Amino acid sequence: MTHSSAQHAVSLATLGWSTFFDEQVEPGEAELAPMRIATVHRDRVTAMSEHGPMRLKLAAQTNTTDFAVGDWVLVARETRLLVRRLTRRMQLQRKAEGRRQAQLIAANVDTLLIVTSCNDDFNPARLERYLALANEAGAVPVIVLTKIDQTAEPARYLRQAQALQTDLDAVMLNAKSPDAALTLAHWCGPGQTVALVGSSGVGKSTLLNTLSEKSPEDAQPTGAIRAADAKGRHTTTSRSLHAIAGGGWVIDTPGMRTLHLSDVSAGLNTLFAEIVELASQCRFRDCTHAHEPGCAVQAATADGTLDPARLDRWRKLTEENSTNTVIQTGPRGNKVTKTPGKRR
Ligand SMILES: Nc1nc2c(ncn2[C@@H]2O[C@H](COP(=O)(O)OP(=O)(O)OP(=O)(O)O)[C@@H](O)[C@H]2O)c(=O)[nH]1
Ligand SMILES: [Mg+2]
Ligand SMILES: [Zn+2]
Repeated sequence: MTHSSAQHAVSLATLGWSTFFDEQVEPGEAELAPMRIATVHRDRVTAMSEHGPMRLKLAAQTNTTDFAVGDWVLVARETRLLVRRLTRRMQLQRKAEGRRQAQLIAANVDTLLIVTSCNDDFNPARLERYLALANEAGAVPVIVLTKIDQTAEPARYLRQAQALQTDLDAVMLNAKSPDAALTLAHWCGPGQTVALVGSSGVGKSTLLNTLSEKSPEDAQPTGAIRAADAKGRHTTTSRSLHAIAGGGWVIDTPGMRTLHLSDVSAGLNTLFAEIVELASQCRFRDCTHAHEPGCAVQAATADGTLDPARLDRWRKLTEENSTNTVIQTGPRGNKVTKTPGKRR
């Protein structure tokens, strides 16, 4: 391998390929090249191959919304025609307002870096939404607190973040500093994929530029935030996959205003495990934890072991999830909800 090709060439394993994908390749598909979707636009799709990034050719009638950044696809080597997508190991999706179809955020992600800043953006209720999303999808969630250089007490934010879920990892960093790559190195090994999510202006693209050691020409654009309320200006408008300098892959995403949830019952149970555990000790199985005698949840708020605000957030998210979870048509035309465990 010459030095110049070595700069681009990466093995499939380094790109995140594993036996899960290898087993999906049919004998007749051995000539096709596995590639990883790097960007998805309305009329075009680019991918990372073993030989660097390239634009793929799409068959007529291809709907690019069927692809997510991070997907593995099989591509004809000569024509660069996208032949088919392989089944995802996991996918991150959110309920899009006013649409029935969930919106794909990314696929085949190992770690969800939930980014917030040590300023007015920090909001436990919003972070819990991202945690439920990661738990449900099977990504390891990590809370990343940026802008530690702009607060006198970053440790206070860190403690609050760590308390949001049992055994949750939370880190704090300055997204502009090269040290940030060291702080996140544990999740960024070869073949690993991390995705950055969070509100606009928290420093997702800034962090990506640091992790990828982007030159100014290649860098993801970043934007200043409003001084009054720390809100960003939605600088990033599409999702994209980039190589991390020390190994692994990072997906940048546009800042979300709100994250609506559906189909995340299991993710909520992991997030609120301490409440689920308490609820199992209530005297009545259908306890609403409002006024019943023998309610372990109410007892915990009374003796100070459970924060009433946390209980309120659990109620709100559980109800939202029940309302949004798609009603599917059951066997005899009956309407059934897909996720069990709906309260009431
Ligand atoms: N001082 C300081 N500034 C930061 C840090 N992280 C990001 N910034 C600044 O915050 C602003 C917003 O950063 P971006 O990286 O554009 O934020 P984003 O999350 O990508 O925002 P969207 O693309 O709009 O979703 C920029 O002016 C960055 O320079 C940090 O850790 N410390
Ligand atoms: Mg951005
Ligand atoms: Zn109860």
